[in-house]
Amino acid sequence: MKEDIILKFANAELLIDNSAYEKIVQQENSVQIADSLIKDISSSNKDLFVLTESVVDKYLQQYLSNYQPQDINSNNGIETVSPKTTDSLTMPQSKLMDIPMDFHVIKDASKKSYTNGEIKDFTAYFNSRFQKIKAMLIKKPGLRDSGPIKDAGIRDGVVNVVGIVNDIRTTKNNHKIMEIEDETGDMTVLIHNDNHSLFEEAETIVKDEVIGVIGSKKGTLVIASEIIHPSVPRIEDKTMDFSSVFISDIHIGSSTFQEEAFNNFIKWMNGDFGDETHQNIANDVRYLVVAGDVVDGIGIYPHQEEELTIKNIYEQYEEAARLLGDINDVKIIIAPGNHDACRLAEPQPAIPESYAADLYKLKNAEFVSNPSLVSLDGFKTLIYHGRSFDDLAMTVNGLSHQNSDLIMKELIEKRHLAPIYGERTPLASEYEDHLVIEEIPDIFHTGHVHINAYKKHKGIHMINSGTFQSQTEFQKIYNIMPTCGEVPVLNRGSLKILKFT
Ligand code: D5M
Ligand code: FE
Ligand code: ZN
Repeated sequence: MKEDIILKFANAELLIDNSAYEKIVQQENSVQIADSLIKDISSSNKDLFVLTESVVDKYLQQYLSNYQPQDINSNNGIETVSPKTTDSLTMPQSKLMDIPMDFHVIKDASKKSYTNGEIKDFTAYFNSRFQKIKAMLIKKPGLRDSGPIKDAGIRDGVVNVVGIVNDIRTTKNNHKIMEIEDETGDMTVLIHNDNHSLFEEAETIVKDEVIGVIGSKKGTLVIASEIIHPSVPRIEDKTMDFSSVFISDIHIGSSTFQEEAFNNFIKWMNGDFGDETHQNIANDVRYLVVAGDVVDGIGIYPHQEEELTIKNIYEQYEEAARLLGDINDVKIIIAPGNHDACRLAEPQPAIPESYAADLYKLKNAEFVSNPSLVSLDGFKTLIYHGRSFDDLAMTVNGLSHQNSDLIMKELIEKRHLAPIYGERTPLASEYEDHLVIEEIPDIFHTGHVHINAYKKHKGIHMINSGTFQSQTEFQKIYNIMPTCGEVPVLNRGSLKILKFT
């Protein structure tokens, strides 16, 4: 039997590694499984590649879940195996070897988020933020001995505390003064400009973030010697055997929406646009993530109606459904942005069905909150539209809409998607702070700035997916030059940008 199976793969010109082979021979009807797997690969993937254990695992999951006892008698069991009707309706089969998609939502604030808008909610919100990030900080070597702020300095003047930043400013002598607070009290911290590296580090500290401070007490002041952010450890590289596409800021309904570029994009998704390289990439695509601003919305800014071709919010979503409805065989994950028909305060619940009925009819669409965390075949993907980028670009020297990769890095290091409270980003004072980055993602996908960016930070793919809207009057004033119709694709682990303009 061993030779039989190896011969089968060799005849089909497929390489199989040892662990994948062992997996197959462990099965009761291994010969039939091998036949079926070879048939699937041959019909869906032209390239010769090495068959690994994880591919076989995924195939077996599908095979076993679709296996229906009555089929055994009707036709030798194997050839007649057909996907359950409900599965094929709700779960489109990938172009990649017909492996069932492993999509699930890890974190979504749509239903959990509630507030009655009282002051005590505000206290609860900040307490939740503080406790969640403090729990991360006190695990760090430098902060294991941290104590309450009210006791700071009682141990030979050594200060080791965790606090939330109430205020940070530069003095006239160009030092930094920071007020921090915990549930027991507050303290004033001086960051001396003689300590160049620390002073430089402190340039990115913003109001309302949670940090650790190590220093010494001098009268009523604490002189900082170290500032500690919750940060993330470097994550291990994972093998990605599929592709995922990231878009945002489509702005359907706006006169500056680039419909032709978007149509080219949809054609490419279906394998009908571009050269062979483009088509080969399209063939691997299992997921399309949309990080907000699907439509341009209504009444988002003064005189917006003058720049709208579709002036009705329902019709804007109908058009979105018409355009996205042409995409075959790919799961589409849709989160809202500040132009969508959602409450503005973050976390924004998923786009409501009442506004986007036709989109909800798409069998391959999933709706999630902004932010949300989803799993794409095991790749944890953090989706956030990016409204807080406006606040960080305004506040921190060196950060701007042009380099949102630097902003994404800051958010990851601070473990919070919108650290600054009370500026342009409306944050709902929930009992729980849903914008803390609790789980470390493999992919961090954002939009909003309309300018593409990509960087890998400690193993995390940080992607900003640009826009399908050309420069608006508003953006002219701010000199924002959008990258329009340039789509980032994580293609088997490496980023490719495909242009559709
Ligand atoms: O955002 C489109 C672009 O405009 C994006 O680059 C962010 C920028 N923008 C939007 N609102 C503001 C504010 N309030 N200040 C500065 N920059 C901003 P969109 O969300 O598509 O309108
Ligand atoms: Fe936008
Ligand atoms: Zn936006």
